[in-house]
Amino acid sequence: MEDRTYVADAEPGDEVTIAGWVHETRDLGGIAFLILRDRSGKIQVKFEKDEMDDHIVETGLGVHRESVLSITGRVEEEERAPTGVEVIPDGIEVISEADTELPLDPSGKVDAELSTRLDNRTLDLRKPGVKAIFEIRSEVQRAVRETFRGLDCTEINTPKIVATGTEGGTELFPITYFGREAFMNQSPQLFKQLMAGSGLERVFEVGPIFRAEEHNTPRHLNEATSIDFEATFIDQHEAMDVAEAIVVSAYDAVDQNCQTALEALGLVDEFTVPEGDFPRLTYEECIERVNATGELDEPLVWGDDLSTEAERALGDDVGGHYFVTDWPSEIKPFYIQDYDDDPELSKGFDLNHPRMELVSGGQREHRHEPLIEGFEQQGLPPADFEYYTKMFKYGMPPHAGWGMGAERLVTTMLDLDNVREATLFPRDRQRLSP
Ligand code: AMO
Repeated sequence: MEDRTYVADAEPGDEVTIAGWVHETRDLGGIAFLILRDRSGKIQVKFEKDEMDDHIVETGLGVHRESVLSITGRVEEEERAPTGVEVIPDGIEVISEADTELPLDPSGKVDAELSTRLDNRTLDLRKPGVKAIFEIRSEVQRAVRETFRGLDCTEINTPKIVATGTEGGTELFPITYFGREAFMNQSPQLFKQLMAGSGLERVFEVGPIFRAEEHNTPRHLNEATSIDFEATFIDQHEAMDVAEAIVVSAYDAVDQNCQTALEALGLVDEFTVPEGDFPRLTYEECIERVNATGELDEPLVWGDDLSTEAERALGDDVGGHYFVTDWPSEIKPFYIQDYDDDPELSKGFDLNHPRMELVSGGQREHRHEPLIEGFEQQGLPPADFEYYTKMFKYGMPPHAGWGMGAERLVTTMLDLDNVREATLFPRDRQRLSP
């Protein structure tokens, strides 16, 4: 529609054509109102029954909620209207009629279960507070890309159909690839390392990762979006600087550019941009702090992974984003480098929000021999990864990087209950469609 005006742009005195969904109608007798909604907001349309063409009045008041209309008319100032203006229609067209029965109430007056909302995502996204989440997610991804570019990184796209897994054998989705076994990729890990070792040196990717994990929790998806970073001639400390810069820049961009969306979520007063300088606590310090809180039934011992309860206790204790560094080697993957002077200790790190883990990363093992040993220690046959390991024989600089879950970043930023709320069409144990 060439001459369409968004309702938020309708100014008194304008002759406009507006188009969108019927949010509600109110018939007061001699006068009636229709609220029309589009991506910019809502506007009141006034029907004065005695003064208007019957066809216009009947059409406007006869359609069901959520039908799509196009209305032409004059915009007038009206201080009693919700936005201070209203449209006096002189033409109306029903473009698409909606059923009387809707599977959920897009006005949000009646709450729906998350599963009903996800089954009817199109209608669910008509609620301003839901649409706002995805406007913010889009801004986060824009800001992340811009910040990476500012850090001299090249955006890459790596295959999602692969021959081998990297993040542990039990979490793979097998597929059939022309009669051969293949898998959906769990992480761009090996490819981004290979690209760091190419002439590109500093790379990032925003793309899907697939995890066949059994967990059905508010933090786990079976298809997630990973923001990945990898760069040469940096160590784990510089990689952490970049992770911190990315998180802060995402919050900053939302603060600068998403005030309307934050308002729709009721977060304008609460939203704060983290200041950075996230504490960098060693794994050992974390274990001690968690145990000192007395929150766990069983104290953690060195070598344990941080359980959900442990992360929560630590998050409450620290009170903001924090890194966990210097993990035990045995609970980090083969591609993470160990300290030469203490091989029990690795150069891997996590970045956590007080509510959940956001990032894993580390300095990588770039030396061929120790890399092969790492495969063997993890029970992975090095021969299956030859396409990767052989490149470590042809000049592989030291490098480091990390992966960050986009859904978790948005979920924690907006204090949502469940990562599924920050995912348009989540994939989990129960859900394969829509
Ligand atoms: P990891 O497996 O820790 O590390 O994943 C990195 C980050 O991705 C997000 N994430 C998930 N989000 C939702 N549902 C899931 N099932 C899920 N799995 C992972 C989390 C997590 O912190 N190759 C390494 C990264 C690296 O070292 O560069 C990796 O994939 O936010």
